Amino acid sequence: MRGDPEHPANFGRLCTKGSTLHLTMTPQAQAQRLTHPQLRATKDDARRRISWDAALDHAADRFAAAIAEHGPDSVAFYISGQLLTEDYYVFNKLAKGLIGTNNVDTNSRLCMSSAVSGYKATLGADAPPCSYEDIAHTDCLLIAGANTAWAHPVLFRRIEDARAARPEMKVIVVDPRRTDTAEAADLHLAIQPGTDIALFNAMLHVLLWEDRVDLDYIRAHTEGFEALKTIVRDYTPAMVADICGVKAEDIVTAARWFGESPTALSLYCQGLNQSSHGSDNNAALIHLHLATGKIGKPGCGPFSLTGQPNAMGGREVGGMANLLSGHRDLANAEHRADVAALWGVPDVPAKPGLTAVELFEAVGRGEIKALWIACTNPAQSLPDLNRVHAALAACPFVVLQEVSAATDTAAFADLLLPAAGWGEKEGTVTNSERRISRVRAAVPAPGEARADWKIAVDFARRLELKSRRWRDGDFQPLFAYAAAEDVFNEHRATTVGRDLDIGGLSYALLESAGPQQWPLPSGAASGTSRLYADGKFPTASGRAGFKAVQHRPTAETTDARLPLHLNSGRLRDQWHGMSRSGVVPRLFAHTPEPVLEMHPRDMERRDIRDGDLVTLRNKRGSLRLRAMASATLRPSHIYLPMHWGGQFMRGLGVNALMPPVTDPVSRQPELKHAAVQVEKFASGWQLVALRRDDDGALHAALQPWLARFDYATLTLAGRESTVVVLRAWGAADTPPPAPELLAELAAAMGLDGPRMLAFDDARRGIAKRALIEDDSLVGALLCKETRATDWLLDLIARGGSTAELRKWLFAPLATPPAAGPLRGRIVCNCFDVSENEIRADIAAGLDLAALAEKRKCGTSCGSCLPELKRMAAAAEAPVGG
Ligand SMILES: Nc1nc2c(c(=O)[nH]1)N[C@H]1C(S)=C(S)[C@@H](COP(=O)(O)OP(=O)(O)OC[C@H]3O[C@@H](n4cnc5c(=O)[nH]c(N)nc54)[C@H](O)[C@@H]3O)O[C@H]1N2
Ligand SMILES: Nc1nc2c(c(=O)[nH]1)N[C@H]1C(S)=C(S)[C@@H](COP(=O)(O)OP(=O)(O)OC[C@H]3O[C@@H](n4cnc5c(=O)[nH]c(N)nc54)[C@H](O)[C@@H]3O)O[C@H]1N2
Ligand SMILES: [Mo]
Repeated sequence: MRGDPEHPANFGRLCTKGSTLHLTMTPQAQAQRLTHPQLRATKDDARRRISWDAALDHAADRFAAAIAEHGPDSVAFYISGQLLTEDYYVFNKLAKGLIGTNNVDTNSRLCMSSAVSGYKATLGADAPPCSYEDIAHTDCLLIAGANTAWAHPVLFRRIEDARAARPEMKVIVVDPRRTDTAEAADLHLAIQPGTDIALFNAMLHVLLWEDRVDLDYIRAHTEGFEALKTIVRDYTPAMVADICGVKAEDIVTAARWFGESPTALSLYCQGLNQSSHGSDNNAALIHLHLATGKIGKPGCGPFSLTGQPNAMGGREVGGMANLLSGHRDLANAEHRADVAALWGVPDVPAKPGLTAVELFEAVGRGEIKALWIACTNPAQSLPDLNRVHAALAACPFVVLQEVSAATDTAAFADLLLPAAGWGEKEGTVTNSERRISRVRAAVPAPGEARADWKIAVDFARRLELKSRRWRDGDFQPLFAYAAAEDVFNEHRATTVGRDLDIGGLSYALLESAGPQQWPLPSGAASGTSRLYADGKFPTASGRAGFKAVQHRPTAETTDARLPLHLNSGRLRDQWHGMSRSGVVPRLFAHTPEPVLEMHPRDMERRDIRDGDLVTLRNKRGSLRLRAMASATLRPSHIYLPMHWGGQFMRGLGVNALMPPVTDPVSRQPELKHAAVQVEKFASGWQLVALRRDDDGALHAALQPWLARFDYATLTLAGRESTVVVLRAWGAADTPPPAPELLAELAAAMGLDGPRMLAFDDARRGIAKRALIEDDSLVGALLCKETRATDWLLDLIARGGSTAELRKWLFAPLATPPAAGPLRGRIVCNCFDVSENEIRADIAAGLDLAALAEKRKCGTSCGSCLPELKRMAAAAEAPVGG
């Protein structure tokens, strides 16, 4: 894997997940790939392999029957911002154009929906007005609700470059947690969750009070300022300091930096979007730019960061329940007529479709008879998962179009359709700065896997043949595409004359001139890097609008019964439900297993120590987990990454607890805020099972074991080799696993047989098993006495002498030759440099440059740079300081 030095978005830089993509394509990593369609006749049957024709005929029959009996709104599609634009376009046309339902929504509802409504409510259209190059031009960077150091690391490298080139540039970070991003900032505002509107209103208050607004700009290019001005009068820094839990002078400083700097740019993401007032969070931030005229100029503007590779493309084709192709609105009759004419259908239904959370609620009520899911894992990523699981289990017909068989949603699929994945498909994607890139296939898809757009088209054609209009012979086939390019060309036609006009773009141009930013109308020489330079906005009046936004609390607030605030988000090296990153062992090295981060004070109160098990609970569900103290949190705040789900731990993951409440406009759920209760779970014994997994099948084979323990996790470790790691715990006062269970587990892991070394101390409940092949340790099982785990893991993963092993194995309580973490967490994934190695080098007097010289850490993808800097700074700080 190498980045493309010519690509204008990353200039060849990759993050840890990008630079390891080739490792997701190895035969071991692909062991869970879906390669053939599979169908189960009834919910109780096992799925069986069938042909593509039989699979699609069956799906068309089921959908047609539901539509005939219950109407078009009894079927639905739930798709994804990780599909290509061409894939997205076909699904949208299939639902809205052919079937006549607007029940097509996507995981972007969980992600970018509030950004869309925030832009539309203020600027008039869903278009990020900035470009990445603005980072190099800005004097003040406001990062709100985004952990760019981890979630947009390539962009963060650009921020580091900009600061190195212009050290006077100010960086402000707004995040309740002290993330690596916040650590690097000049000013970190660790606000109380959900209080961004109050903060931005207070900043506007200061800007007004100190005469730092641009009244000429406000007068010439905006409307609605007076009403907002009346509101922000009350948002004094002193009052807002109370709401946000930050110092009043810090609010003033932030406002001054923003106002005084000739240019200001803001970057924001899920901390603003995933909120029950996400649209207003976005608007409140955009106001700061409109009020100071810091928009439409180099180094200026409100720049919403997209998360998924093609979240933007989905917005362009209108792949949501309330949107239509080419940034059109379903609610607009003219827009509906436009699209109907473009598609050659009599009409597009006016009734808005169901948005993600509503859709699964409707599934739960039995209103959706056939559900098609593609390229997303709702059984993990939606809030209130116990209800989502119940809904999926009860849905009469669920189709899942996936690359992996190992996702929590796959268990609910009646029909599994194998899709071509990254590196195997053709099409286009659009990034945050409106830049469209070509995606090409490098290798053929495995087995019978097919491109997503092709699957949708082949299904649509079958359904079309069954439709009444087709029988009446009154229309042209709707899906006459021979290649992805044909789909692109039709999509292009829908954009002509719209704000995102790409009439001048083609596959050929992308091929010859490289990635392009929209708009790029016919006749234009190149794309557009900055919007609204002339102060004209795509609203009826041509003016941007201020919205009268007020602070509102999160939907759930903590109280005596549910005293802790649960926040969730991303890890540096994992991707969402981990079906992709979770097959690469080294991507576990930075964060090896699921842990709940807690404030030390909250742990102390509950008598919880690092590594203890805890139970999280609220009315929606519960979750057991290990707890770990974190210096990044405010008291009463806990944090759990979204990545860990049922494939990697016992339990459904953080979304078992998140509420299904949504923003009233964007319908984006509040995935970062839940009130919960945490108590210590008294555990008795621990079991650890380790096994080298050469063919990649063991992880999936062991997954059902998770449910057999009070708590358990199933992760990977290793670098050149893959080691599967099962850790399990039993409640206090429960007997350790019976010999029969240990034997069954040893067999499931391929440890058993005459060559297995076994030691048992029945009285103490201690059991140890080890398998040595060709003089190297390949697997081990430890019950109750688990101090040797790291040593054994290292022996399996990296090899080494097994001489000490026998001695230790047959002495019940022997201290292992190397107890505790040998190397510690891996900080630099590219060059495999561990925490302990870095600490030792820093203690020996190496600075970061010397460290980079010696170990190369931080010199490839750079994702570990913020952490290296933090470690170096911590070593410098006086003890106790
Ligand atoms: N490594 C990695 N990178 C990714 C992804 C991944 O899975 N892994 N996913 C991609 C996707 S789809 C997306 S959408 C992006 C998401 O990118 P980000 O939004 O940057 O990532 P998150 O960690 O979800 O959340 C960002 C921060 O919001 C903070 N936050 C929580 N509540 C509040 C609040 O009330 N106000 C404010 N101001 N902040 C708050 C959290 O503490 C967290 O640090 O990442 C993309 N990049
Ligand atoms: N608590 C909490 N929940 C969250 C979030 C949070 O911050 N906190 N973030 C939310 C956000 S921003 C997002 S974007 C969502 C993400 O949530 P999901 O969309 O559920 O996450 P992924 O694991 O990326 O799911 C994509 C699936 O598509 C499959 N896939 C990959 N490539 C292809 C392909 O080419 N074709 C097909 N057909 N399938 C493919 C993958 O195997 C994977 O299972 O999660 C949301 N949920
Ligand atoms: Mo996202």
